[in-house]
Amino acid sequence: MERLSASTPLADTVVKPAFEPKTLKPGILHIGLGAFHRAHQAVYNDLALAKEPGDWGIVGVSLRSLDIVRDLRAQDHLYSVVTRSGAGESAQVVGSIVRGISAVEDRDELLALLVNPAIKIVTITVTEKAYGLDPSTGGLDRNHPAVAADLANPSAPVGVIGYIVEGLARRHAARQEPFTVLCCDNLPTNGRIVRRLVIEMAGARDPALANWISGHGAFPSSMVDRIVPAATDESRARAAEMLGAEDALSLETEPFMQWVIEDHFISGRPAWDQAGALFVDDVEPYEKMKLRLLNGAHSMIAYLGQLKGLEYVRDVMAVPEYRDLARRHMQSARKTLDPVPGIDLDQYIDQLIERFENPTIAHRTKQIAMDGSQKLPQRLFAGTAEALAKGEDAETAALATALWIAYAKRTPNIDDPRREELRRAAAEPAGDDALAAFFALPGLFPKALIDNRGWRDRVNAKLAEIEAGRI
Ligand code: CS2
Repeated sequence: MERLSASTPLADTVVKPAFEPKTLKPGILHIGLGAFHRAHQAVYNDLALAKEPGDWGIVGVSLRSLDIVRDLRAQDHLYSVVTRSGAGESAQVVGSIVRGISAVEDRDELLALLVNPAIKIVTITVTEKAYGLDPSTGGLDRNHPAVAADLANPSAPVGVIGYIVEGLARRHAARQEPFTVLCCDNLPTNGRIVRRLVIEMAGARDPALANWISGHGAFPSSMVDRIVPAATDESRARAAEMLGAEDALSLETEPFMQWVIEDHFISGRPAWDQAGALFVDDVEPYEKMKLRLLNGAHSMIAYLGQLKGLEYVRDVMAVPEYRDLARRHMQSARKTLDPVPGIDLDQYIDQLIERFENPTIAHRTKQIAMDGSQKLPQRLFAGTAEALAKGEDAETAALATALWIAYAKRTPNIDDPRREELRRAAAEPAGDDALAAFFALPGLFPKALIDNRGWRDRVNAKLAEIEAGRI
């Protein structure tokens, strides 16, 4: 079978870009070419360009991988997204990515693009752990390898914050406008976090640069949502059948997608609003809702699945007791949320249950279980502290926490940047407070949880039940 390219004759049933990808000019630089970006932002961008043409092609940057860039080049930067649910499936070819750059190979080209005035927006999906955020201070973690490298050698960056700072420094020196930085990772107030890290790193080299960024920069926050599992041989084979061509970059995803963005862009933006994105003054209520209801329950399901030998989210959801638990956890986390404009939280929860149950989406519990130390503070612990302060018992959150700890204890090779610390904590002799070593990990649990003896006892009791095989 031939490989997907601009000359592949595609079946009528395949949705194609409504514009000519070959002549699309770049206006966005996106860092982090993973599955999520390709099935979310790039899809919104295709829809926006169909409604309102403009120079908003995406230059996709991978900070670590060469393969994905090679695959993009081999396919004229085209790839497919297959949407699946019980109601059926459909395929679309996405045309928004106009170029791929690997920082491993082309650092200079990437730096040149960051100072190219055609690039108006830099968007980011690099996952929580790549920012180098110190959770205890909210500032830079100077021991994070990329942060340490970029502070020591700012003109040859390796990390995401280092690239942004060097790009902005070059713009400042050239007396240009800054680019807008739009973070699309699952962090609360993600724009504010990135702004703070960028200004801190800029200040370490030049206080005038930090001042300029704080006065002129734009870092809108955004909430992103679409369930996009890692591709597999089976998903690629299904895409090839629908396309009539091999596509090494194809992805499968659910029909649902959501994007809520603060409308603060220095030099314009694509008509993402016409593609269904919601522009609001304050994203925080939406972020909290999504992190605590969707991602919090997702993590709970993932650890449950890993401990019970259930490979996919849908398998966990097929056990009535676990599905009820996921719902109860969402209902309990919901009590910590303020009203979210335009959203009925009962319906939102019903929809999440249905999305998790989607029988056609093979989302590995192992994939979601990774990086718990980076995910759980915002998905679980912050909300738990608020729930306890309101007099709630936070029972399901105690169980979710115990599930993570049980998983960490059983998984010496846990996929987590704090693996060594977790391993040491797991090896501590248990005593009557088996969690003491985990609660002592810096920056992980809010002080209000550490100090709450009653809640600690509940987590300990849940852990004992899990370890005794009663849960
Ligand atoms: C998941 C998310 O892997 C994970 O941790 O919880 O990637 C989740 O699928 C997305 O945030 C959905 O928008």
